Amino acid sequence: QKDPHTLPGRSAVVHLFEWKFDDIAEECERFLGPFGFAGVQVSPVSENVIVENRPWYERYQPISYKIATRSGDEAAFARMTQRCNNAGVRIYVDAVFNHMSGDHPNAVGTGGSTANTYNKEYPAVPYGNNDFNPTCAVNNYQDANNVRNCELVGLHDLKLSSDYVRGKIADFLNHLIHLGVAGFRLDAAKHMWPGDIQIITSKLSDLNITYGFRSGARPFIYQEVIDLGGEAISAKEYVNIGLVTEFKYSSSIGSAFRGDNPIKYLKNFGEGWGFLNGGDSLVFVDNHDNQRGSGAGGSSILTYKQSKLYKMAVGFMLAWPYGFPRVMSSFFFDDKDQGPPADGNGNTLNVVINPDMTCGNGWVCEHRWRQIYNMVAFRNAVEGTSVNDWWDNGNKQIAFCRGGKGFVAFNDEFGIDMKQTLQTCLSPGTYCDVISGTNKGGSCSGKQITVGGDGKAYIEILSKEDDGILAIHVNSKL
Ligand code: ARE
Ligand code: CA
Repeated sequence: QKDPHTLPGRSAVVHLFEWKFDDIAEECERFLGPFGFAGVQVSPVSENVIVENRPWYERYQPISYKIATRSGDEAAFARMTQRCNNAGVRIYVDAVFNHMSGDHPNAVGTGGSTANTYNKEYPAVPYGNNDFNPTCAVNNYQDANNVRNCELVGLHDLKLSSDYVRGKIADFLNHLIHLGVAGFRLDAAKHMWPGDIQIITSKLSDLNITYGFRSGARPFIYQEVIDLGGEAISAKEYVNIGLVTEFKYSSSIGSAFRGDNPIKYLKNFGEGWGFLNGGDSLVFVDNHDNQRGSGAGGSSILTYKQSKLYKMAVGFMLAWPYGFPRVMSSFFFDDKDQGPPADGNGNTLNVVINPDMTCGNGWVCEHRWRQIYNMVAFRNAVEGTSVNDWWDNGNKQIAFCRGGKGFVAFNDEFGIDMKQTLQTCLSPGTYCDVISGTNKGGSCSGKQITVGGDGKAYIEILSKEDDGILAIHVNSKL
């Protein structure tokens, strides 16, 4: 089901990776709602095995379907969905049900449950050995049976052909629906048969109308299927069920802004590049895997660590009418396994907000970077329009318009200034560039752009500037 049930005028979601539920609730009220974000992807909520040194990835090893993780318990989860929905922000849960945990001696979960992982016994569900596929390792991406019926990195693979297992998963997801979520990311969907996913999703309830969903609304589904081509399984097999993560988008946008492939070629970014149909795609510049070198995309991926190029890539994603965009919001890391900011007992630290609106305590909060949240507002302002007045210099400077509602330019050329008079498609007047500043109560802290009677404006992005973008739109008119 492809409708994300976002509120009108909201068009982008943010993954608040590893955030605690109470912090997410605060963020919905104090920032995401007011700044026009449509929803939040929440890290897996089901109780997970506690792994030594508390890496972030322990959350992908369920031990039960109790809501009990380092992000909080069921009461905190329920407070969050209530407060976020009230703020106009939807909640999507990262749902892990291809597998349970890998093997761990004396496995104990974040909610106190125990398991005998070697015997595949998870009494807190309960699942027993018979509820899993026979042990074998995923080691051949040319063989769909191997990918779907064997263990991904040693994670015990659930027998999704079983009615009992399907029922347990559906009960878990239905409980989350009852508590107010709008939908799910399906983790490791490539490792599940589309037919099994279809049966499980058909068992799901309609969304809970007490949270403002229309009656009969079906849960939004987006599936994690990594398809860069050349494997037995293709992303297309999943588009009947819901959206699919388009990893080609993530790796291609990274290569483009890194300069490996001049951005003039972004002119037909989307289907023209062999991606899924825009209406079937969940798009992103980086995700929690490929920002730390796993998953897919390798060294093409841009992250907060290459901040200037990253802001340009995220800005392009938000300005460009293809796919349903997800903004990443990270914690700082040096080691790829390192977990979220935590105290000495492994408890996740609160997100603190600095006077300049950025975050502290180890949280990056890319979604609070002015260039990013102002481009979310840009996307909301131009919703429903298509691209016109494309311009490029034949290399790494581009500009385009969105149906009389917004204009954006990018200078991705190293050491070369952009100084051009360009067709903007906006009505005559003075506009505030929402990248170099913000338009607050009619006063602009950034560049001011004058659009003449002919719709043209002088656009300047110097190579030495902090940002390689310039963006103006109907709501930034002074
Ligand atoms: C951890 C340890 C392992 C250990 C295991 C069990 O790292 O060494 O064996 O625990 O104890 C995350 C981490 C894993 C972690 C796992 C469980 O990334 O390192 O294992 O949690 O804690 C494939 C899958 C794709 C998957 C990526 C990472 O197809 O679904 O690998 N992504 C999702 C999540 C991950 C999560 C899981 C799935 C598991 O987003 O965060 O793993 O729930 C090609 C193929 C891809 C393949 C890719 C990498 O590109 O096309 O399909 O992706 O290679 O192998
Ligand atoms: Ca499987």
